[in-house]
Amino acid sequence: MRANVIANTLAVLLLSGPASSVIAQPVGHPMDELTAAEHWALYETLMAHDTVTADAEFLYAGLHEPEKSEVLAWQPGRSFERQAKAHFVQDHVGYEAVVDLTNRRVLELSAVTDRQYMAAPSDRTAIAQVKEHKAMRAAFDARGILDLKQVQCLVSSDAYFNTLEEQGRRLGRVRCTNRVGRVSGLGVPIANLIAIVDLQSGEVVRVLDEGPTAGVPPSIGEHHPEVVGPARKALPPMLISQPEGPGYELDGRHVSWEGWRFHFRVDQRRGIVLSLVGHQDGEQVRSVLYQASLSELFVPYHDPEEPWSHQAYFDLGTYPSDFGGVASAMEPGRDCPAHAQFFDTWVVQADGAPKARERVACLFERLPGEPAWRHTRDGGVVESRARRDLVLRMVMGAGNYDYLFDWVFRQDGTIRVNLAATGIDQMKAVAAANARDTMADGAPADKYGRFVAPHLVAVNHSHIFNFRFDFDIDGQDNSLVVDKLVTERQGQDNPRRSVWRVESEVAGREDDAKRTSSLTAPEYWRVVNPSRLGPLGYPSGYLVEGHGIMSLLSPDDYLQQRAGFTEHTLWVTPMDRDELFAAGDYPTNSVGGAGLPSWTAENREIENTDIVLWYTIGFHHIARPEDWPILPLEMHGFNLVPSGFFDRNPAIDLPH
Ligand SMILES: [Cu+2]
Repeated sequence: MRANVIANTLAVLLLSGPASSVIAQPVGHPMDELTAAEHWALYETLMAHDTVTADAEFLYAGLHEPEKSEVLAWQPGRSFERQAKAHFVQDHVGYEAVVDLTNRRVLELSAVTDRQYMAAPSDRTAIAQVKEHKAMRAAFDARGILDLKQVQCLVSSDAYFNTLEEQGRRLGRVRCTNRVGRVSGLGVPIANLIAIVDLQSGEVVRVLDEGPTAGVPPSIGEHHPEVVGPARKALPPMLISQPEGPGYELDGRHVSWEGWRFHFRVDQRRGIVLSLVGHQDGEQVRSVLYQASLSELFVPYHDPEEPWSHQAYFDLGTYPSDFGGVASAMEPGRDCPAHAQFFDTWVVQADGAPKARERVACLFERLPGEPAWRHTRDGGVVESRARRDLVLRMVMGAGNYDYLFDWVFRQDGTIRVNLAATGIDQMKAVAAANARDTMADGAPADKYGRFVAPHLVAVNHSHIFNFRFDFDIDGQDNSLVVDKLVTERQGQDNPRRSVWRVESEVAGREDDAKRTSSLTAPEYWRVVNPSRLGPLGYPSGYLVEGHGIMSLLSPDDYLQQRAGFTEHTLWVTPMDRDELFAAGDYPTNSVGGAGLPSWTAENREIENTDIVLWYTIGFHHIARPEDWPILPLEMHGFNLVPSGFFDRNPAIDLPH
């Protein structure tokens, strides 16, 4: 046994506080998230290190995963090593550390690229005095806002263009709202006013004040009954009960349901991380995915005028600390069914202490009210089987937006990934009251967005998600097959002029796997194990089935270069446990090219080896009046569909 191995029953610190649905979480699996005790071990080890000072602000802490070979060789009950990764900032320098939790040793400690550390509490401290700045006070006066106590100013964007003004600095664009009259929303945006602030020195670099607008918009995002009005009459009760308990089995964070087997944890940056996803086949579990998780969420706004020109977010890479971990609490009976099992986690606070986050994931079975399959015979006799799904859900509270992510396991072998957005649009206060008005220069007032309330234009933007899938179909050596649908012309002797057929190509190198499907040249993407042929001669595999998205930014746009992963819908790389984030480890203030573009520059071999798929999906958002005051949940998604993994429809034997 190695020296730095711990017993697999590390005790959990039970913190006092309100009753919690926390499942006491001993470390029973190498992929389990950090316990509170481990958070403290990480903290104490770092604080004892010469480099780390008492001023260190912690921005992230989480599991540093063991090598894949160790996880795959692990058997339940065996001991394993535990390491943690931390990200912190001190003296305006960001650091990343890897710590051996057992022996309390710092294994790695390095500074991250200049000024690229995640959003930090000190950023907020730096802007604390902004509203006292002379030019800002004059601007408030000009707008008749005399009570500064109710003016709230926030850093509203992280876009970086490497301009002279920005070089060597960590700048924030600060916008303010007036909270007078606010009930449950965000307050009234103060139009035409921003301060550009150096987030390290606190210096106000300049104030951009285009003067007050004629009309004052309402407070944004008000959803309290006092504003909305009385709630409608409730529908009659509808109850779902599972008198014999759920159909899944839970062992720590390991889930068994129907054929499915998987482990999950909640990471402060990546959200739900699925590991060791497989399907039970007799005594064996056949592997589908070693791991799956979100990798980045890029949200660029599309208005060329400052400060909106600088409105663009890399939510996962920038805000895990600001949001207190990307996964936020969910409400039983509302965000998840009342019968769901909820899971808590620990996140690191700025001072390094762990903090409990309650109900950050929920697991439940649901009846979609749809058949898994059916067939009509003789015009009437129906053979039909009801479908039941298993859903693992998290909600990410990302500032004004709330994103919902579902990992849906189906009885037909499909994994459905749902991503949905709700919350509050980002709105620009304008002089024009509505779409009938024009701006002073005669341009439509809603040229770069849509009115959602008087004097408020919700600015056009896109939500672009990247997921990382470490496929291990029946083992680690996999390949990407690109199935191209091509039109084949027919000869004069055939009444048909054309049919489409499939041309399949195996991607040999990373460049072959940079794919974007289109309506005129459709492609299907299949991960296969070339060594495992099914009875029909096809390799065991899974399809990625969805509708990708392009950023629509031009290649010379700095934002596009910083979000280089959006250049293609699909990328495939050889597995590297340190390549986790499509836009790079620290996209804040990044200068372009990080992540997938730089990793794939070598054009590495990807055929019949351990590969990772990176898939981009999302949606462009043109706001509607119905987005006000809170956007209705808008759901998109994609499927991972078995293709040759099973010999027949795996749901064919569902009970009648
Ligand atoms: Cu949106």
